[in-house]
Amino acid sequence: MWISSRIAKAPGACRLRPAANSSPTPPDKREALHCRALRTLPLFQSLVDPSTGARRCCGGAPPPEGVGRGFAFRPKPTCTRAAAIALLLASRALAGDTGPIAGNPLIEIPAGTFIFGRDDGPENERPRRVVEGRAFAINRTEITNRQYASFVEQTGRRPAFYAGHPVLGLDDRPAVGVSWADADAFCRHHGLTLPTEKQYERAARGTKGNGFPWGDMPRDDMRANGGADRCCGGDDRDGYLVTAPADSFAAGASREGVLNLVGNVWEWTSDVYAPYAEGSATGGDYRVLRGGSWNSDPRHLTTTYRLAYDPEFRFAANGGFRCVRSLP
Ligand SMILES: [Ca+2]
Ligand SMILES: [Ca+2]
Repeated sequence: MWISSRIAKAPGACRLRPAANSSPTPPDKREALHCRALRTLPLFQSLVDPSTGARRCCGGAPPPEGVGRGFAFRPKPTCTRAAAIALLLASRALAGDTGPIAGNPLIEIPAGTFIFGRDDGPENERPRRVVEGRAFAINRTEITNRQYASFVEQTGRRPAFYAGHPVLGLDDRPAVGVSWADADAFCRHHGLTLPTEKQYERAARGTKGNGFPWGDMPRDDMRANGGADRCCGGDDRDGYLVTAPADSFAAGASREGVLNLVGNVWEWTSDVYAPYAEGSATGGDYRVLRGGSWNSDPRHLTTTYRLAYDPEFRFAANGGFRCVRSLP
């Protein structure tokens, strides 16, 4: 996962590529590399406390309350169709399983056959086949900073790395800067789990193997928060240079009403990375993220791209998660 187009020039584990065959950088060296890189970011500069000069990164004091709250982005375009869909989703959420996470209802996905994988993409997305899925329920949105902060308060677990950031840390934005174990612990605390890759694809592609949650039409600026056309910078043509509120982009909802399954932030799954093909060697140490993010190009903004990543890495500003509950 890239942290930004500028971070992309930094050394270390930020390279956006399947990483199953590379060796992780030791955690202490990795943190030093990324904290050094973060200090070059314009967004990060606003985390400096003007009274003390301390920085949020790497043991510095957190920013004073309210710093950067007026940070302005071009407003997201709106239309009556999006408003109508938002109303529909709200009514569905009220009628569904509200779940254990306040403000983030669980949306039921029924049991049945669905298409998993594809034959016309990267090698590790093959083969396309029909599989049988059990019913489950999935969070309507990515887990937000507000929801993650409540978990931190209840458990004493470390905060998300970008908590307190003037944009990435806003209450309604997806929590970013969480390791796989952080995300797993959050879900388990609520009696839930991270979704499997199959659960993610069923939620994002429906039963027919659609290209996107909204169908097969290509992504446009109303449907998902993506990045520049070429890897790997943010782009605000869709209204957001970095993360968008987790309940935005109603026009890109899945048939069941799940939001941002493509775009905004990559989402941890429970699965260890391994090729699908039977008999292939397993990857071992890496977990899979799905869906692309605010700085993904169209190649990565799909429902099938498999990003294998170091589960201990917690400095990416474009990686988050949501949870699921298996149903009987
Ligand atoms: Ca964007
Ligand atoms: Ca997402």
